[in-house]
Amino acid sequence: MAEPLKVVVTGAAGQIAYSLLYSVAKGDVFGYDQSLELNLLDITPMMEVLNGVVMELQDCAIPLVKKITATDDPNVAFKDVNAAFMVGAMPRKDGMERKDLLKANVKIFKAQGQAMDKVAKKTVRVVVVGNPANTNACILSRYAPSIPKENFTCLTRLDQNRAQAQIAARLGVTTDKVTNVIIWGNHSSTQFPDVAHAKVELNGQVVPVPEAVKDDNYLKNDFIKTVQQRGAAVIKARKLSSAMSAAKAACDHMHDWFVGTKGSNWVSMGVISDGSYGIKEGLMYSYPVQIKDKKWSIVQGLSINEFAREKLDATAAELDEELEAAVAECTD
Ligand code: NAX
Repeated sequence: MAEPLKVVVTGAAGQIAYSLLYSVAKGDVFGYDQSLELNLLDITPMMEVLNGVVMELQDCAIPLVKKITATDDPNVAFKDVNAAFMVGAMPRKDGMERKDLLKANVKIFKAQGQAMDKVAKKTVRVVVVGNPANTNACILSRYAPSIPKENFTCLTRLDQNRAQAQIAARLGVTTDKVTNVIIWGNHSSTQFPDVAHAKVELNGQVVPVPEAVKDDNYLKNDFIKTVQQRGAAVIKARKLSSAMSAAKAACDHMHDWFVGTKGSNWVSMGVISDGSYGIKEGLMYSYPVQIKDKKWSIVQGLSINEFAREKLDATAAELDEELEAAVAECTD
C-alpha cells in the first residue's frame, strides 16, 4: 500500500465534515487502496464534540485510516498535509452585516494561511468550502505565498451537481448522462449555471443540452434561478444548510483534482483567474477546467453570447467588490 496521504479537514466538528470525513476515510476521494492520516481542526470550544467525531470515525473501523489527530491548533492540523478541505468558517449570525462576516473570515483565513505557509507541503491541494468560499480562498492564498496560487481552489461543484441533477431530471436520464455543465463565477446567487456547451446522452446519442431540452425560456430563467437558489430552498425545508450534498461535492472536487477529468469532459472549480474570458486577473472565479497530472487548466475558446457575457461580468463584479472589501480588512 502507498505511503499514507495526510489530509486535513477544518470545521471538523460541523455538519458538512460529518458526511465528508466518512467518505474521505473509506476511500471515495483518494482511492480504495490509499491509506490516510486524518487531521481534524476545529475551534477550542468544539473539542469535546470533535472528540465524539473521532470516536465515531474509530468505530467505523476503516482499515485505510492509519491515524487521526484532532486539534485546535492550525500548526498541528496543517503539518505536512497533502490535501486540505477548508470547511470551517464563521457563519452569518442574526444582525451580522456582510462586512462583519467578511472581517471575521479574513481573520480566520489569514491565520490559517500563515500556518499553512509554515507547515504544509508546498504541493498541498486546497479546496475552500466555508463561505464566502471564493474570497476566503483568495485570502488563504495571499497569506501562504510559498505555496503556488494554483493550489488554492474553492468549491462550486455543489452548484454544478445541482445543475446537472436538474437537467437530468427534466430529461428523464441519470446524472452521469449529463456532462459539461458550467458554473461561472461566485458561489453565491450571482453564479451563472450555463448549459450552452453541455451535452446529454439520450437513447445512446450524445446531443447538446439546449437541443434536448427544447425550451430556451426555461434554460434562461427557471433553471438558472432554481440552481442559484437551491441552497436557500434546502435551508427552508431542512432548517439546516446543505451538508450531505456539500460533502459529496467537496469529495467530487478533490477526487477529480487528484485523479483527472475524462476525455473532453470538464468540471467547474473556483480557481485563480488569469484573465481568461475577460475576467479580472486574481479573482477566485469558477471556470470550466480540465485536469491532468493533478494540474487544472481553464477550458479555452468556448463561445460566449451576449446573454452569457452579461452574467459572467455580473458575478465577476460581485467577486471584485467582495475581494476589495476583504483586502481592506487585511492589516499586514
Ligand atoms: P457548521 O456550523 O455545522 O460547521 C462549521 C464548523 O466550523 C463548526 O464546527 C465551527 O466550530 C468550525 N469553525 C469555525 N471557525 C473555525 C476556525 N477558525 N477553525 C476551524 N474550525 C472552525 O457548518 P457547515 O454546515 O458544516 O458549513 C460549513 C461552511 O460551508 C459554512 O461556511 C457554509 O456556509 C459553507 N457551505 C459552502 C458550500 C459551497 O458549496 N461552497 C455549500 C454548503 C455550505 O453552505
